[in-house]
Amino acid sequence: MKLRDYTENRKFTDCTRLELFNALLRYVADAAKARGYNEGRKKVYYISAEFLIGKLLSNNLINLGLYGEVRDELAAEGIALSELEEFELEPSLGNGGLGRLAACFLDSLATLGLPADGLGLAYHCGLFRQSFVDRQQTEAPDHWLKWGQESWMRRTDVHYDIPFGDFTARSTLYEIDVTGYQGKCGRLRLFDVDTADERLIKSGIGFDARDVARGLTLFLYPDDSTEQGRLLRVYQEYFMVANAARLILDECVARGSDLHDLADYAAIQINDTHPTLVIPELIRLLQERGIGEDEAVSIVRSVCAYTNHTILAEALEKWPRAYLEKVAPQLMPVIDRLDARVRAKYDDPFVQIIDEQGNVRMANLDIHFTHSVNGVAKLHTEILKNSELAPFYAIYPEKFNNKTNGITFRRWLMSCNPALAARIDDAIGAGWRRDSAELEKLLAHIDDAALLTSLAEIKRANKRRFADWLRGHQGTVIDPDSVFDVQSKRLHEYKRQQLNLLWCVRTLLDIRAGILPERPVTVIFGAKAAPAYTIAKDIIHAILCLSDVIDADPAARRHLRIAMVENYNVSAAEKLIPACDISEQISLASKEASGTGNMKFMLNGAVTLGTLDDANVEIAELVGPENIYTFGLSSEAVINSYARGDYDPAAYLEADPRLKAALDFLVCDEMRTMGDAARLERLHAELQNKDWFMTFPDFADYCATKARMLADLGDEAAWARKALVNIAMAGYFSSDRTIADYDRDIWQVGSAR
Ligand code: NBG
Repeated sequence: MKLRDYTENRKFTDCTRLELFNALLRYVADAAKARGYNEGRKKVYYISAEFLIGKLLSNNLINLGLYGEVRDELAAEGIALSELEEFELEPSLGNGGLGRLAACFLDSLATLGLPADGLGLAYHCGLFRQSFVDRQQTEAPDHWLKWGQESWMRRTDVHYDIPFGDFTARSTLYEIDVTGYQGKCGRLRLFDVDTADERLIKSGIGFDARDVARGLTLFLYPDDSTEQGRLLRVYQEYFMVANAARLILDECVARGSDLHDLADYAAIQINDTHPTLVIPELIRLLQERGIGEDEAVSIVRSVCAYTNHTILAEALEKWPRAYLEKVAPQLMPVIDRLDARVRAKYDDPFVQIIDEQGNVRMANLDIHFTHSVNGVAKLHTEILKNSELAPFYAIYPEKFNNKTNGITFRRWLMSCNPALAARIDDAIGAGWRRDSAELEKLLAHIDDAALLTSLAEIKRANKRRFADWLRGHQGTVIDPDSVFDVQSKRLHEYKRQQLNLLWCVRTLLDIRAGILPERPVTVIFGAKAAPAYTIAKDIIHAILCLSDVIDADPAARRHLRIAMVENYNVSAAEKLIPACDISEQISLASKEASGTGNMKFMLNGAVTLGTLDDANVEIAELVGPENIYTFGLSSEAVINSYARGDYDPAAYLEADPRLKAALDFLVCDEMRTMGDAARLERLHAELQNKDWFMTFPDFADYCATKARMLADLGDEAAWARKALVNIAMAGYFSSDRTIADYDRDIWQVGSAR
């Protein structure tokens, strides 16, 4: 079959672009189907509330080996594939790294030939669409399925009746095929509730969260600042896992399991705490099918494994018992008995399932009743073992293990940076495309002047391409000859966009005082703030105000500009990351679990400016100190400081007048006339009085390190060498490696084939 067969043999130029897009989508979907699924007795079920899959067209074309053929076929009639790609709506079914990781994992699972499904929810609207109005974030619903447009999602005739406390919900299963690179397919399987009703959505992303039947799957993450929102979240979680549990049991029985041997048929990965209720639900269902409680507990423990993605205590979910009694009353007796089992063995209140206030702690359920607990980067896992979860580590040292995150190189190099991928092929052959470790062969070319020159040229071209895209996307004009200094990730205080903001202010003040940065810099932010996270929105506001203050100052803007990408998402990341010079990874040490953006930037030849946090530590070990710029407090110092509780922001402001001046600029008249004084003052007060994520102690070192970087950028060849080492050493961060590690240590699905 050819694309032509899908246009009823009409010439492409006789079709509308939308018709062509629809034809292409059907063509690719059929080609995927023809590959078949990875199959075997044992299967991985990766349950996750988020799958930030992004657009699928290019990736599927690459994975199916059709990219060149389709591009050329279209080009022969004067049509650019990229024009058609614009029709695809991005499914933003995730927030950030956690959801994107799940999507990269599905790609690698399929590629490695492992039988695997992703299981989650079919949200009608993904993460909100962000726009900037009056220099503030506003949110609108993101309808990613549109009438008249083909989609990858397919309705199945699988349905379940899910019993909630107050009503029974009927579900329908939808599926999206996940193509493996040069391989067979896996599946993303998403459940929807049949009664969902988009008319419930009122203004913006507001809706009546009390109407559970109609509202259950409308949005990824209901507003959790209200009780109704939090309750709906629990409904979502139970709906997700109740469906997943039924599907898993049905499938395993169909493959021959008698349930006693479930562990030979299924490996369930609980991605963060959101799917935790699958544990009591499975125990309950097994008991319903005649298995005794002790055995049910031990079966579930041997099937399930848990991944922790954060050390922020507030992100470890705990739900009031009253919520669970309302949502899934049938689960509470199971949870009570699990809690009793724990209490019978351990006195320590820290490890009990139900706390003194009657909250059910999801992570505690996970740790006791799964066989594996993993962190997502070396440092993160050490912190879990030695501080955050130390009492658990003392009980179960054998359960704890590390699986450093990874990214799929199909999307994050081959698809988003084809010029670089082709140049790597020229230098070392195409073997790296299947075995990422082969990228290290690039090290042998460290003195290849022609290669270094082309790395610099490719970067320049990507910067131009990004600048063009940004102008078209939101009308923002930036200079592609300036340094692109990029921080793109969720907006969160611990990630410290505010530290970068303070650097921008200080640099502006320096410029006005006649001290110029080594070369012109464009600081590019991409970030969404959770709708109810006030300070995060204040930070966005301050960034947008400062950006306009600088633009209004012709002398300053020649040296410094700030651009903030509107509605940063996977598609924007694919354009931004290949264009980056400086990759900002500046979380407060100990707070970021892994990061995956850091890996994407490195793979595309950016050099990291980072704290010794998360996977930055491993990047630093791999590339060596000449090829990364690190600064700031160590994680140990931070952990000790929190333990002592003696951090005093005032002392830093007193000692460093330039820091004080930068901070106070946030509320000066120039800023106030641009923006909302209340927001600016709140941010100012928050930093001045609290600065919970310790930007001040790291400020001076951050500024000095960034200055060094800007100076080093002057030597193009030396910089290209750093870029080359970063690309060469990125192989370790392929999600193929991560998934192979999970399979070897936790799932053993490959060996069961
Ligand atoms: C995020 C961490 C990141 C990490 C991703 C993927 C949550 C709860 N955690 O550091 O903040 O890279 O998970 O593991 O979103």
